[in-house]
Amino acid sequence: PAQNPDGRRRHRIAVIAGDGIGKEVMPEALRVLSAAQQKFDLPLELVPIDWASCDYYAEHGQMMPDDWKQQLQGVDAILFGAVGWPATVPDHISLWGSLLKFRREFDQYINLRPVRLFEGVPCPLAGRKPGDIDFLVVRENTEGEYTNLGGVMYAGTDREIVLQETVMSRFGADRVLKFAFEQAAARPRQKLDVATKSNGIAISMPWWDGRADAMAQHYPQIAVEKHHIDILAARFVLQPQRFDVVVASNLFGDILSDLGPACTGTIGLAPSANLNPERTFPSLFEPVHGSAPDIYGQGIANPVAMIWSAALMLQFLGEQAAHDAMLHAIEHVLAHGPRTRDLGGLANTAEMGAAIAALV
Ligand code: GGG
Repeated sequence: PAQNPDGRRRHRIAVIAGDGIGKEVMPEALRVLSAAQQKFDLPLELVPIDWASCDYYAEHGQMMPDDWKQQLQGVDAILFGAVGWPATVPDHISLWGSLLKFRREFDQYINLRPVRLFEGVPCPLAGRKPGDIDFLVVRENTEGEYTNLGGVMYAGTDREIVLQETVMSRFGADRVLKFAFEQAAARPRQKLDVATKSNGIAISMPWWDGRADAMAQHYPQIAVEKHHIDILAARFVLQPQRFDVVVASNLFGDILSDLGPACTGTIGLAPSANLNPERTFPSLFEPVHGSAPDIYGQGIANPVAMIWSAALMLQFLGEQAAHDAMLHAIEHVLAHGPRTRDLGGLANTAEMGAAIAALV
């Protein structure tokens, strides 16, 4: 691995802004990273990447070059903005051609998505205060409902039939459940909630519950509660304080990790870490939000999810103090302003990014 003259291991970070507001929030994350780099003398090496976007697709007919893996050789982490520009590329093409390729080929089998109500952020749920909502969604990230297995028969006729498979493996379920139990064990509340739909989806979901029961044997101190996804969604809204770590399949985890942040005011705050915990491959850090074509170009996107994702990346790379400083700067700006419009303020993306950078 590359090293600095002082012997510290260098962190090589591929920077991919992607599409839409990814291009607007990424410069703010880089601004805050640069402030953290100066303050903590971080050994960062940024590698700008101009592919994995719909602009690249428009020129090349694919989202990424054939040698994308070689180009990322030696990279420790990927900082990713957003993908999708449905006016020119169908969403399933852009997603499968970039983000999902990274997740699967780099075996980023955990998608860790913190949900937290911050001081100063108007909460749409009446009577909630900071501290009431502070949990992790652990989303399975390489299998489940996200498969390209299936097809269409009798296409274009009135006998048309479409099939798409869900794939769950013991290996895949056990490793995400183990990760979730470990997260719960490291937190004070010692609680894990499992999202399934074991009454309606009567083969794979009872099986997932069974894998959770088997894993729970190794963690007798953890209180485990199983929920059907529909009532779990209602409980996110009605009783968010009861959650600490929530583990879910790929699709359910995706939905819950938009719903959770929506309950804390805006998904513009929600970060995520696509982790390969073994570090055999680079992990990828991105906001939960997408490219938001409806607001792109106005400079009003909230940069916090992107900046917090960059902080999670530093934490994963072992730079805990820099992570903490970035998170404190985010907390302070959310509490005292300036704020973007989704938070009821008037600041633009760059003003909010600059305010956070100034406090690192
Ligand atoms: N920054 C995340 C992003 O661009 N997400 C687009 C999206 O639709 N992702 C789907 C997923 O996370 O499964």
